[in-house]
Amino acid sequence: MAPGGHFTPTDCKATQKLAIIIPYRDRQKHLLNFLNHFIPVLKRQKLEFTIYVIEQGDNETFNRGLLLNVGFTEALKQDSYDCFILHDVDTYLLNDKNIYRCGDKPLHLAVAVEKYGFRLPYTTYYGAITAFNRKHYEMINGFPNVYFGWGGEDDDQGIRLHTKGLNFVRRSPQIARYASAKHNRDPTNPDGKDRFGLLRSAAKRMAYDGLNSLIYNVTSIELKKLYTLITITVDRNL
Ligand code: UD2
Repeated sequence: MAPGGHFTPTDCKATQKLAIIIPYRDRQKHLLNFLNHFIPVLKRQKLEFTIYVIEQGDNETFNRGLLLNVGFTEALKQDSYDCFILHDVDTYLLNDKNIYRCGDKPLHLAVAVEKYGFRLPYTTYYGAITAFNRKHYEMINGFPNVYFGWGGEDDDQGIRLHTKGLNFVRRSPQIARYASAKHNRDPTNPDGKDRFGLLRSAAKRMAYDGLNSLIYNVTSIELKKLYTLITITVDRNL
């Protein structure tokens, strides 16, 4: 691995350049387990990739959607990626045949997840891991930035896709299979109070809440051995 968590296979030319983006705060054990497990799989899949860990470094309530938008934006400042994999830190893939690459539609990868008994918790479920090319992510204005706290941001993005007629695809549950790391709810990520109200305006809000309204402050960018750590702060009152 090159510093910053970049890998290029030496015995073939990868067909896509991947940015793996992980929203993060205070989950060091999960992150180390994730990287130990995940990097060898990506190498076996002969992929060219860079891992970005986007850390919310303030005392504000956690905001997963906003962090993923930051990852997308910051990764593009470094390279022209073909495919963006938006990946929770506590969900570990179990089948090497689950190739991490983008197709011609957005992809929901977390189909059979251990914590849901290896089946979808509900039919429109769209959490944990998704894959996008640049054009599609920009078409839906990325994730909403207004979901502080747990829940809703993933369903909101599902509605965006549906509204744009860009319905996502899934692989079979035998292939897209994931183990879950057990954890308690994080103290700075309580249930998002406004999430049900926000979901009602998801289709309308897509035009002005997302990549085009993203405001954050980069505190540091560190090239770690296995990943690029981008630490940011957000001001909820802006
Ligand atoms: C579910 C979804 C997740 C997201 C969330 C609602 C699954 C498997 N995952 O996750 O994608 O839609 O519901 O917001 O269905 N994180 C930190 N530090 C924190 C809090 C969160 O690093 O303090 C990151 C981390 O990458 C974690 C992710 O955010 O994996 C999702 O948060 P969660 O694990 O607390 O929520 P969970 O498992 O219910």
